[in-house]
Amino acid sequence: MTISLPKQSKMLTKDFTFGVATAAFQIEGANTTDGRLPSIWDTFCATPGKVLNGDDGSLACDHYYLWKEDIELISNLGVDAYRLSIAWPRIMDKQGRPNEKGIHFYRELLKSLKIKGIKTFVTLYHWDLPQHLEDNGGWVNRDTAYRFVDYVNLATLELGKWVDAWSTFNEPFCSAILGYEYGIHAPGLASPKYGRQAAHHILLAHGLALPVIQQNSPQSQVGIVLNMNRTYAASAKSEDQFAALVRETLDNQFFIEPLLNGQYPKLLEKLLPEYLPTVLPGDMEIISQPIDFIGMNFYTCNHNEYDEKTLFKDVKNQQQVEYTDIGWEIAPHAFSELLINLNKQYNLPPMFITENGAACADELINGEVNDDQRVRYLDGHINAVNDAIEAGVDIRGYFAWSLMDNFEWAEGYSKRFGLCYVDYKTQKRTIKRSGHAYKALLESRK
Ligand code: IFM
Repeated sequence: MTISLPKQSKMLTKDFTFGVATAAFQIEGANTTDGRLPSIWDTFCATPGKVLNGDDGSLACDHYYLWKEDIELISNLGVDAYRLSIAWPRIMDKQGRPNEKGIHFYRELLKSLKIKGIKTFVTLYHWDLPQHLEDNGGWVNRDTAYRFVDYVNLATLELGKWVDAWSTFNEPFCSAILGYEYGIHAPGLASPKYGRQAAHHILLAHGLALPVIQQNSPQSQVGIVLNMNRTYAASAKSEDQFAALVRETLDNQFFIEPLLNGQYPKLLEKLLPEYLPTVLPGDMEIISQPIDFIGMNFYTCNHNEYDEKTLFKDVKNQQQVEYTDIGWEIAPHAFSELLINLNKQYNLPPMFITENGAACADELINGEVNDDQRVRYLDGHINAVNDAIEAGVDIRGYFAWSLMDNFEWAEGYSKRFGLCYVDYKTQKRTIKRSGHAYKALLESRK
């Protein structure tokens, strides 16, 4: 079982970047070491009933100590680039002063990646807000956007030299909506008013940080990472078509429209005005400044039908389809369709696929993990990216989620997304069949 692309694919040329991705809280552990402050995810994990099996990030993949071994693993996979995130609570204290030990960790990591010839894609915020800022209202408080700029100033001054591409935020939808509107992620608040205001402040923070990054790290590219799902109407009925439109507007357009067109979706003004945040004069200009790229994270699609109360409701696909271990439908066609639709709707900057992958019920048997479902998943989705490129979408890179199994947020360690298996008792990493297949694809390039 292999991952393969048509011989003439642009993805097989040296201009296309292949990588693997992780995030700080999901792999580092050492959450009280060397002056790291508590984050909202430490608090959430410590709140009974929030994370499956009461799992937390205290050890995770022990990457804070095993990072040298992990760089060897990354290098072994033959990738061009590694996408990681910096933990805000690790590098800055409550007063906004640098924490040298935390900065040292990332400096050494990034330097070693550069020495290995691996490009570095660094996310500044992958969900781990310092808890002391949440105590002041977190992302619902506009002031957090300005505190983010202080943090970005520090991170980019100290580390900019070794970074090829900065992303301000990973998946504002998840931080704002899962965290403040649905309440299923940290900090666990649940109201559209909070969720949409948090989203606005995150987008504002992105815009405020851009000139700072450009000034401190002029040789790096700068962008933002959005997650998007394709939503299909459950039937041809006009009310179901409407439901799917509302869902895509709230999940996708709500984030990309302000970034690229400087406005929130017009549809919401009449339909759901309570979903529109308070915006101060000048905010939209700050948010919609030009960026070098958009990162896109894609995993699955939704099927929605009309619901009188909530306007849309998730239903199962009526067709026989395959699901991953986390219950997400495998739908590579939805991926190319989404990218092609966006390219028609917007004047897109260059795109990177910054995450894509599958959670599978992996087992380590006789030292091997035969994750055929993940190999098929990657093959289908990498070819979907190729289809989108052939249809004219400017996509410059693809990152598999994830380098290794790790802390999957509210699902704890129960879901495995890695190309490498992690035995959490021994911390031994084993490259899975999918990791070998990914490596073989990369080696097949000219
Ligand atoms: O593990 C997450 C990651 O942190 C953000 N994007 C989705 C992944 C899988 O759920």
